[in-house]
Amino acid sequence: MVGPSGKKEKVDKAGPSGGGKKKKDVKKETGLGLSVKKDENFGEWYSEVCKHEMIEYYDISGCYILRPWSMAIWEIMQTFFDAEIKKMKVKNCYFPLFVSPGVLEKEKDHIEGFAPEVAWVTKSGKSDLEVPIAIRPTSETVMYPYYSKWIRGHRDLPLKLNQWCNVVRWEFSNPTPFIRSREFLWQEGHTAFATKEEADKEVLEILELYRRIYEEYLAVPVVKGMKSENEKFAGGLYTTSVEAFIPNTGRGVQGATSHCLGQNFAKMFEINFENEKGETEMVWQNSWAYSTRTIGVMIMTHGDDKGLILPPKVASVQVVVIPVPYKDANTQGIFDACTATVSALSEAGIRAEEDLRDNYSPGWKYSNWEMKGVPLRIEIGPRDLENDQVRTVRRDNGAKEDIPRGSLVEHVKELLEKIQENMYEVAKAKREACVEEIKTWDEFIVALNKKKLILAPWCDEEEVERDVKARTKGETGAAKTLCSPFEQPELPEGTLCFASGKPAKKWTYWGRSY
Ligand code: 87F
Repeated sequence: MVGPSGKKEKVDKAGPSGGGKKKKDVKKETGLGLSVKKDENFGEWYSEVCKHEMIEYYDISGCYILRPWSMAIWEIMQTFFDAEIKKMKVKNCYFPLFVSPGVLEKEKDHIEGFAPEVAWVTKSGKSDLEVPIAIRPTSETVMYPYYSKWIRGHRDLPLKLNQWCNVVRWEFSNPTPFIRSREFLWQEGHTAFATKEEADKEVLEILELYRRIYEEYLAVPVVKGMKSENEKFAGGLYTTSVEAFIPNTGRGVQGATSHCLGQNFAKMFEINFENEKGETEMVWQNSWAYSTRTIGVMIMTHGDDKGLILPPKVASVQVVVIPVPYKDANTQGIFDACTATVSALSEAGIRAEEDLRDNYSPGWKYSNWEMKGVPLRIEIGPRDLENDQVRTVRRDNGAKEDIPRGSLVEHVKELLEKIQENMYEVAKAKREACVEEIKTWDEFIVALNKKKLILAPWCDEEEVERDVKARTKGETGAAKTLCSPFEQPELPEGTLCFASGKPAKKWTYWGRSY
């Protein structure tokens, strides 16, 4: 028998945990559990956790199979986001995967830095294509020629389109499941307006949806803010983002971006409209995206030494019900109680499943579902049957509680809400503990070496950021700005930039990043 750990193991039909074998013995016998601890080797830990059962590695480096366990999370977020943007009158569409070189060239200035990451199709069968064809790394150049065609007058505006699709960026630096992969899933929204005011407003509305995906669904705290000139999308006017932080590695991670493109692309692609006065004007554009990276940030934030911990709102199985039969107990009665429990929960809209497999012990099942991160476990044994109750065990803090079957649904609903809330609070407290406000270069270096999320007064000059990058360049990557938070602490008059000594203009988050 090959168990969840992939190792060979004996089938264990022993009784309930505590009733015979101790937990430790089960672990030894089955090889269950992770082989590395989150604090000891984060990289190994992450890759091991992903393999249960979010991801399967593929035979092309940087490409991963999204298994149902992770795809379900993506779909739940998609359902939320898709409904929200439809309320904003955004419509879905689908543009081709392939980009002609001519169109890609049009965006030359902005694509320059990205060019090495563009993948090309050069052959069909054995013959070379007459003209190689690029695979979309993003769809500005694919879509905007048609925006130019479709937008004629002010009545054609606003044009708000979104597509759910895959993109390919042939990255060369260390691929990481979900966080940096060569192909990934995302949504990309591309909108065009008559006025800058409308565009500005939408940028923040979308950013708020991204915050909600992270904070309300994934229970990951993020900071909303403005990207620096160096870090913004070069093709746009300004870039806003939500930024997360991974305490274990001391790295920031850009969670999603919402850009105001201004009129740059309108100029390049001649996206003009006739206004009410009959004059020709250029449109104002936005673009915005979040990707499957969200799932990686969630895994890194919440997982522990037992495996994944899924926030209830995105878990495809929120409750797993496990029978705990024992010797001469009424096994059929216990199984029936499990099935009835799942039915009652499912009817109330809770995503519940039973695990009635007869070739695994309850203890093995506990570890297996813990590894997969199911937020709540329900155990039903002989004593529970007798007392007309079930035992609940929380994945986030291990808390156990016996609840009467009469109030099962309310109780479970409440527990799932508490788990969701607690996961967010714990993650937030951990992040807050990493934030360090600094004033000087020396403090900056000390904080950086302590893997802190650094909040520093900054002069907001491009050259100074470039200089900080150069001065912190090392094996683990240079430090850069993450964002200038919209919520700014007070900046006392006369505060100086930590890096240049010039007058500081704002507080900015700095750190190494993914
Ligand atoms: C890689 C290769 C070629 C990022 C790239 O963020 C081009 C690019 O344009 C590229 N990597 N970008 C920037 C993407 C900007 C923008 N696109 C629409 C977004 C949101 C969705």
